[in-house]
Amino acid sequence: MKKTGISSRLKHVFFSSVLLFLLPGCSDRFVLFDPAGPVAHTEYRFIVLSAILVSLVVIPVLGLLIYIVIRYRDRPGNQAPYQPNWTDSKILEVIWWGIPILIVAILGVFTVRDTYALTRPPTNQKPITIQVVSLDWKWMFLYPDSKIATVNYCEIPTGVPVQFVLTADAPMNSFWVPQLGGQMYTMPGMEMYLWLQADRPGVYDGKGANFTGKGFAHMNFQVVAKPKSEFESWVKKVKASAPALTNEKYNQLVKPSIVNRQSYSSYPTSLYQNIVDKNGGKYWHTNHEHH
Ligand SMILES: [Cu+2]
Repeated sequence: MKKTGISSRLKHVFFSSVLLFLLPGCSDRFVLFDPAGPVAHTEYRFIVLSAILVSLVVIPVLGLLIYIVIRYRDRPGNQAPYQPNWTDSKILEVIWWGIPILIVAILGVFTVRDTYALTRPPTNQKPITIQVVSLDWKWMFLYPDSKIATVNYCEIPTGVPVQFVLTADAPMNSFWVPQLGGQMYTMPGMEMYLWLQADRPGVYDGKGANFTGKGFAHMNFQVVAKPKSEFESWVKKVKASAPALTNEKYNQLVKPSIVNRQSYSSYPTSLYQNIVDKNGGKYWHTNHEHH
């Protein structure tokens, strides 16, 4: 009994601190509980399911703890029975092994189901691809279809699955837009894939979720989701009015610094592939082209 109690309470403390940590410190919105697309919705449901299953253990254990402390307290006239010699209670064994096994089994089934589902496009609409490069301490976005580039923000059409293809040209980081879905690591020489989709227009905060030095705290970006026609006119506007991202400009960008939003009408065709290759990606190609 005692053992189950302590581990469950630790689980509870752990779960609460994880939640507290994930919730934004300086915003009044509970972004994790306000999902804005199908991926975030799936993950939200999973968080709620986990919280319910965990509380099935935590609440009875905390209740029993209080009951036992009061009932068996060593005070004058306490009539509670003293039974030091007992072993092997079939009923208790079934309860404290059965419930955790059941909970882990249910969590396992849903974890596997959702994990596989989230590696595929969330809906059947024609997807778009955005390549993401984490830099010290900024985020660069490349649009391979329209060949525009942005820094510290990206725009996406609502209702359209977006495949983010992620790499780093700096220490490893983690790409996270809480209202759209879970985080995904960016790693030098590697390509990671993350499907996200926004179903309602809005500005969604994103951040680097992996410590990368003194400018890390400023490594924020926005994902601006707007209806498809507005998204397309934004692309046209950037194409027509923004400067080009040259190799020289990129070499400036890659140096550690904190910058504001930037837009570029074009970028060198092989920029992204060169970034992956120069960091060791060329050695992976045979293994990783299937991604
Ligand atoms: Cu890989």
